[in-house]
Amino acid sequence: MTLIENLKKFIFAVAAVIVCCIVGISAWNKPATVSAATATRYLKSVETDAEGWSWNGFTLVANEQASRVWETGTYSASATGEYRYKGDYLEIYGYKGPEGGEISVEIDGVAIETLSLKASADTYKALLGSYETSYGWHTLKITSLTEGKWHSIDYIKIDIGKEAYCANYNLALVGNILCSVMHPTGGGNRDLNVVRNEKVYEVGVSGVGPLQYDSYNGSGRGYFYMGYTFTEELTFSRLVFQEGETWFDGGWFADGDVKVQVQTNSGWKDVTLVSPVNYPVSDTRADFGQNCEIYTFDFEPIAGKAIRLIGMSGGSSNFVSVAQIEVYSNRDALTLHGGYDYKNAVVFEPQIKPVDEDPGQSSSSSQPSSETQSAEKSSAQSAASQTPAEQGGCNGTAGAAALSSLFCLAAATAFIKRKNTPDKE
Ligand SMILES: [Ca+2]
Ligand SMILES: [Ca+2]
Repeated sequence: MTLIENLKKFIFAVAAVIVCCIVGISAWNKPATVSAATATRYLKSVETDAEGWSWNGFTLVANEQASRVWETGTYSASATGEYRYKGDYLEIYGYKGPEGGEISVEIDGVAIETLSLKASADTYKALLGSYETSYGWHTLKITSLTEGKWHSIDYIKIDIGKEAYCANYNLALVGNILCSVMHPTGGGNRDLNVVRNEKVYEVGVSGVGPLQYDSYNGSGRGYFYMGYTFTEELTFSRLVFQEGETWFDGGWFADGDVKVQVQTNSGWKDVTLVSPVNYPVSDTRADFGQNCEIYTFDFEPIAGKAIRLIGMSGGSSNFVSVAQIEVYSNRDALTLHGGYDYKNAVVFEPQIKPVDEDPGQSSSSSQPSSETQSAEKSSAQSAASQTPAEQGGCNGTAGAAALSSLFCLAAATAFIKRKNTPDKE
């Protein structure tokens, strides 16, 4: 009896160990979930006054506190806004406050959730909701639900993917700021993000110093650098530097000592310029001409996880003023200083190939459906017109119309509701 009982116990223990091992192994084999916090997002902002939106019952309203000083709102119920995009992740930003009503969010005709815009205090540029989808074409639809309450959308952000982003947009907006003087003490702006706020200053303008960054901190002569770091390796081929205001005691790099460096696996490397930059070789204000001049550093493509502008700080107070630093993978991408405007339709396809890509491989890597092809074709035609405003026609009404509702349904997948902005009340 005891022997049998012991045998039973032994068999049970062995079985338990086997079960534990199987559970353990299967848990171990389970692929790690890539959390949104660690995945690199290539988020492109799309303001509500940008091309491609279809608003019905919403009105564009000027608001100094809104992104790009415009928001799109309504006090009526049943007003709608639609936007067609290609990507795998979306964030919606807008107003929350005492006047806030409710909005419904649909993607590809599927109701995702109802969002309350009510909060105890007025909050602008609030993250209202974020949504993950499969990568592909999707249609976002926002509907106001509360008569007599305020519903206002300011902008959305879309993860358009690394390839499309790098082919067309300023990498400054997907990096983190790198700077030798993180806490300047002069008259410049203390928010380092002013160097990537996509603001282009008129050459020769003055009185804008407080809006720009300057590296003054009273520390004396030394190297100053500013640029961006990235979470993964990217290829760079252009850096556009708009200087800030210059002053009697500084605001420039001294004696022409300024260059672009990229942080490669073997450390910081000087880029190889493909055209001269013509930065003044002087340490005297009079030689620096007008304020806010633009210097474009074009160089042979180089890969790395960071890029910076570096040189000797100038003037008797040893500082450098910076209005804006743009960085591009692709030298053919339209720069802010070259005419890119936030209202331009988003280019969802890598119309302009990133420099590190094999064009042959890339064009055959993903064979889209016939309907996607037609949309891509219309987009390519738009891009070929050379009019920035017409680029990315995929997103416009014509592009959307070219896609049948059948395709919309085919593209619809399980939508994962992510998170709402916690109320700051
Ligand atoms: Ca806006
Ligand atoms: Ca100048």
